[in-house]
Amino acid sequence: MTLLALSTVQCFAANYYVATNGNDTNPGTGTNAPWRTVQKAANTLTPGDVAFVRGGIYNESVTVNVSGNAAGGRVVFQNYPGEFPVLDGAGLTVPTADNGLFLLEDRAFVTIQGFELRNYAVNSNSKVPAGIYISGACHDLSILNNHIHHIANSNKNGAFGLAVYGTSTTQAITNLLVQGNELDHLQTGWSESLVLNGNVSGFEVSGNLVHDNNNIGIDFIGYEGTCADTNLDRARNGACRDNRVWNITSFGNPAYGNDYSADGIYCDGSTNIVIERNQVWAVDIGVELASEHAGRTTSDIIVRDNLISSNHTGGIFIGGYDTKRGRTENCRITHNTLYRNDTRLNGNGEFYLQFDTRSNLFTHNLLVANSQDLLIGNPFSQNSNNIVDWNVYFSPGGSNNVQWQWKNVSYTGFNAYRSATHNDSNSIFADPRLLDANGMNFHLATNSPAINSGDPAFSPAPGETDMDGQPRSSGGRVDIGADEFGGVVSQLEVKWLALNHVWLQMDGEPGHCFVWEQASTPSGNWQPVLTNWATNGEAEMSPASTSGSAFFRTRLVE
Ligand SMILES: [Ca+2]
Ligand SMILES: [Ca+2]
Repeated sequence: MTLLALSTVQCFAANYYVATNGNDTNPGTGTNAPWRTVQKAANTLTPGDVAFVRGGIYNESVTVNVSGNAAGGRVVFQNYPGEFPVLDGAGLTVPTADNGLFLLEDRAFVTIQGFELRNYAVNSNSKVPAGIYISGACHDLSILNNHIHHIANSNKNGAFGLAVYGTSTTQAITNLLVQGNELDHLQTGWSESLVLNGNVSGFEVSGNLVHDNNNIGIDFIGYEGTCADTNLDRARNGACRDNRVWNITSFGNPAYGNDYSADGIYCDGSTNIVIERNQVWAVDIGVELASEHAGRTTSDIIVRDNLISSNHTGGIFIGGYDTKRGRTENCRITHNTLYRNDTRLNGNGEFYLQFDTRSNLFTHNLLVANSQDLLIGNPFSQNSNNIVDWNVYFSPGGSNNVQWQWKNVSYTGFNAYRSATHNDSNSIFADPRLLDANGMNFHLATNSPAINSGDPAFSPAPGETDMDGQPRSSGGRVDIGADEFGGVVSQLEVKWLALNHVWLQMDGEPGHCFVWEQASTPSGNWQPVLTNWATNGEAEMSPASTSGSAFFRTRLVE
C-alpha cells in the first residue's frame, strides 16, 4: 500500500548562476552547475529569484519573459559580485520589431543591474537597435549601474541607449528607477540616448553619466502618439537629478546634418518633472523645455540647482523653435549657474526664450556670458507673464555693453534693459567670483556678491538642496546660483595605520574661514575636531585609535 502525503507546494526564492562555461541543461542553482545563457534565466526565474551572471562575454540579446510581484519579490538579473558580464551584440541580427540587448514588455518588479551592453549596431532605415528597451504595461522596474555603449545606427532612422515607451492605455509605466548607468558612444540618429516617452508616470532618473553621443542625452517626451490615449501620452511626475551629461552634438548625425541642436536634458511635451543638481556641459543645448507639437505644452517643470556650462548653442532654452510648435508654461527655473554657453556665438546667449512662453519663473540664477556679451535671447513676442528677477549677471564687456533681448527687442546695458522691461529689479550685475570656473569649480568664493543676495522671502521646497546636496539656504539668507556658500569644499580619507597624528592642509582660496570635521564613514555623523576655527587651512590632530580609518572634511563657514 502506498501512502500519499498531501503537501502544499512551497516556493522559495532562489539564487541562480549563469556563466560562460555553463550549460542551460544544468540546474543553475550553484556556481558549479551554472546556466550558459542569460536568456535561460530570463525564461525561468520566479518572484524573489536572483540570477547572478558571472563575468565574460555573452553574445546574446535577452527578452525578459518573467516578472516578480509585490508579494513574492522582484526578479533580479545582476552581475556576480566583483565580476563584469557583457551582453555583446556583435554579429547578432537586429530584428525589425521592438528589440534590445535587454527587452522588457509588460513586465513588473524586475531589476537589471551591473551589465555591460554593447556593440548592437546597424545601418538601416527600418531597424532601431536598443541597449535596453522597455514598453507596454510595465511597473516597478529598476535599471541600475549598467554600462551601455556603442549602440548605433549609422542611418538617421535611430537607435537607443535606454528607451522607455509607455504604450499602454490602461497601465502607466510607474515606479521606474534608472540610476547609476553610463551611456556613451551611441549613434542614435533622430532618437535619444536615454528617453522616457508616452504613458510613463512616476520615475527617477538619477546619477547617470551620459556622454559622447550624437543626439539628445536625456529626454522626457509627450504627444508623439506613443500612447493612443492623448491624455496619458506624456512622461510626467518624476525626477531627473544628479546626472552628468557632456560631449553631445548632433553635428554630423545623418538625421541633422550640420545642425548643433542636441539637448543635454530635454522636456518635450512632458509635465511635472523636477530637474535638479545635474551638470551639463559641451552639448549643443544644455537644457530645453519645449513642445514640438502645436497646441501642446511642456508645463510645470522645475529646473533648479543645475550647472550648465560651455554648451555649443546655448544654456537653457524654453518655447518652441518656431511658430508651428507648442508652448512652455508654468515652469520654474531657479538657482542654476549658467556659464559661458553658446560657445558658437549664435546669438542665443545663456537663457533663450523661443515661441510662446507663458507664466514661467526665472529667478535666483547666476549667468556669466561669453565674449558675445549676451545674457538673454528672445526673438519672439509671444512671451507673457514670465517673471525674471533675483539673478546675478556678468559679462566681460561690463554693464554698459552687455546685451539682452526681450520680446524681440534688443537692449544694450543693464540699466536700459531693466528700465524698459521692468525685469530684474532685484538682480545684480557683478563678477560672481566663482572659485575656478574654467576648472569647472562653480562654488562661490568668500566675497562673491551672490552670497546672501537672494529673495529674503525665499524658502526651500521640501528636499531642495544646493548643487552639493547641502542646505539650500544658509547664513541667514539664500544665495544666487547653484551653490549655497558654506558647504564642504574638500574631503579626504585618512588611514591611521601607525601614525601618531595627522597633519592636514587644505588647498583653497586664501582667506576662507572653515572648520575641520571628522566621521568614521563619508555618510557618517560629522563632528567638529577643532574647537577653534582654523583660518589658514591647516590642522594637526591625533587619532582616537591606530587602526582603521577616518574621514575628514573642511567645511566653509560664514
Ligand atoms: Ca546664504
Ligand atoms: Ca555649497
